[in-house]
Amino acid sequence: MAVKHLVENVRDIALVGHRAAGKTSLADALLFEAHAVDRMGSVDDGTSVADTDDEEHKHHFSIDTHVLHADHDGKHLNILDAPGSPDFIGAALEALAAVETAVVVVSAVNGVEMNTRKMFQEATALGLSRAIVINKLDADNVDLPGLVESIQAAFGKNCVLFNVPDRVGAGMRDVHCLLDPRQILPPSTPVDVPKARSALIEAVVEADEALMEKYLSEGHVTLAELEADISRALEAGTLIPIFCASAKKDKGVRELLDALARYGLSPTFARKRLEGLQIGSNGHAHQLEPTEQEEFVAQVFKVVNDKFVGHLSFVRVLAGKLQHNHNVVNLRNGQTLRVGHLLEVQGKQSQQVHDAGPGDIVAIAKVEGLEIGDTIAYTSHAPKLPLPHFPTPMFGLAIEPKTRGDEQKISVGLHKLAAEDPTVKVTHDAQTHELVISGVSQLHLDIIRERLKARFGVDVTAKDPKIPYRETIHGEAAGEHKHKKQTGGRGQFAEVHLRIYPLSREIKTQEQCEKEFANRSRFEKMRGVHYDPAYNFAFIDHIVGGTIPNNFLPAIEKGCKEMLERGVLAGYRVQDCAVEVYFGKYHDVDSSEAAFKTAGRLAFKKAFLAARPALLEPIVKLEITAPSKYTGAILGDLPTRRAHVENQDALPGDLTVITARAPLSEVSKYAAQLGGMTQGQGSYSMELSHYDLVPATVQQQIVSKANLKDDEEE
Ligand SMILES: Nc1nc2c(ncn2[C@@H]2O[C@H](COP(=O)(O)OP(=O)(O)OP(=O)(O)O)[C@@H](O)[C@H]2O)c(=O)[nH]1
Ligand SMILES: [Mg+2]
Repeated sequence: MAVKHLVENVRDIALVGHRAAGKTSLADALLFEAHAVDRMGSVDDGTSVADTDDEEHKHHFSIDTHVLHADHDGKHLNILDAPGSPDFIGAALEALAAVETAVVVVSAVNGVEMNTRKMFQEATALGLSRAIVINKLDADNVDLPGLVESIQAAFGKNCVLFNVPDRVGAGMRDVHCLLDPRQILPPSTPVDVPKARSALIEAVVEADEALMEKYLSEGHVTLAELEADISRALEAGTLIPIFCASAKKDKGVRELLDALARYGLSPTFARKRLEGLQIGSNGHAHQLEPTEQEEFVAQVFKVVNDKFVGHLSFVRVLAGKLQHNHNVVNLRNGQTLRVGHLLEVQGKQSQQVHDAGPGDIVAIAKVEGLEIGDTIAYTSHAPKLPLPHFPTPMFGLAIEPKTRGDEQKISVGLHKLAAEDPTVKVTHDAQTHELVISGVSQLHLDIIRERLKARFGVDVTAKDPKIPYRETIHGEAAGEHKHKKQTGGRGQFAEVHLRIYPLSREIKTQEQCEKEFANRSRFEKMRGVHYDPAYNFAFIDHIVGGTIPNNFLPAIEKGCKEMLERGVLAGYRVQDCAVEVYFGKYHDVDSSEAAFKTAGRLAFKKAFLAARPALLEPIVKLEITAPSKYTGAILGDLPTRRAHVENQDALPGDLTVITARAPLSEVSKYAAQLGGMTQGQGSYSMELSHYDLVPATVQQQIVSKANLKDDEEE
């Protein structure tokens, strides 16, 4: 069967931008104009072809990237409608990873917003061709020249009007292309037309030296010459066309469709992205080419568990041809997978196709084991495509079932949802014993919880995750415990005497531990030491004269390790200490491993509490970026969070980067706080730096809150 679309005739486009700019409305209008649907969908009445999810209908915003397609003017357009809320940035980045062109939609009412900038920057960093749509030009009080100016201030002078509306506001009827000098524009046109036209022409000729020379010497170029150079200018980035539209009133949509079909970059421009990727075995390897004749290589950019269709993995084909009923290799793990059905997806609808060529975006149905970013190919010597970059989720919530016994269902549900969203991580904190989900923001995780309920039928409560404090000691101390119980038949008896010491954090291995600490110069008759790097803990057997039989020492060690995991002061993991067991008593009949474990545990606890115990807290490194006008507010606030500012730098675009270190407990909600201080324009990254002592007053609060139960003797 022949490939449906020639590579040259495919256009892969992502609609991105700030929340509510009208991306989904524009997608619906584009489909309507291309006759891909009979009726124009509307987000407001829930008939959008793109926003199809229950949660999207409920909240009236997009959450996922929706995959759409339309044929126009002999071209096949794959249109990815991305959500604009920064909370769902993962989905928007998925979309950008699969296309050649980013269409950044700006609302004429709100102008350039935070996520407009973010998406433009991401598209630029990926080397995509960019276009801008000013939407909602039918609204009242629109200042088009002012909007163009602010777009140029944010993204550069190569952002130029490609077409202009006859007028703005409710009376807007159509848009006129600025390319053709013969076109007479109505006097109501709200921009200086000759100036706008020159700016457009200059942006086009800038990508072509010969044409530029002609333009400079002769003062004009022909329409045909300009048209021939537009794709080149788009690729070079000398031209970032601004299109005017009202998606809702279906104005300027047809013209946008025409321009995308005509001038938009085809998947042959993916060559840039494939640069340096070799295919073939040693000696016969060659540069991977985005052609139909090439060996097949594709990348998964989105996965979804659809209520009706089941598991779908969306792939963008980069080279060669993917055929249905064919095996592919997942290059991440070498696994061979059987691709059965291939689907071309239109929102909720889908249609089977037999194959997919370069640039095609199709869904592989019912194949588990594919993750976002995976490269699939026919042969294992194909190159792995670079992984799309997603931000590390920093907003955590500890999840608990509302109904007991739902734990398993919750864990399964959350892992499935996390597989669909690269900015969701699910972790079981071994230390705090909590199931923690991390996401981008409160809203992001609220949606995840809604979906958990809707799709998996489980209700959860969420609270702030516990801060993973650690416990340690500053001094040395001894502790002993006699465990004695006489309950009917055989009794229990064990007595353990031990000493506890701080252990340097520099020690990392058994060898180092023996050399620097647990040796005969310190413990004269030492019989052995076990070092555990996970806790930086050493267990030293210094029993002399058999006061405790050898076979009970492992039980004592186990007892101590239980306390390491459980914590002594406030229930947090213990680290950086050594235990020396030096004396004990046993009973021929009543002593048992269980008795020695208990005695070991309780002796450890007594010694620990006497050895000047202290809490350590995680300190994180923060890198905060925000417009410079907020620097003062941010710097003023940081010290109130026990943070130390380390550096401050200026970035282009009047941004400032601040580096600081702060205790995690003080900045676990920093996303919301920073958002408040910067009107949503600040962003930050956070990573663990080290553990440090908790100030005494804070320690007291944590310990009294923890209020640990007394350890009963078993
Ligand atoms: N007046 C006017 N309103 C519009 C236009 N386009 C969209 N809207 C309205 O703007 C609101 C948001 O539209 P959407 O299409 O959902 O915007 P979006 O960019 O997809 O939003 P997110 O996906 O949540 O980022 C809706 O109420 C639309 O009816 C337009 O051209 N003119
Ligand atoms: Mg939308």
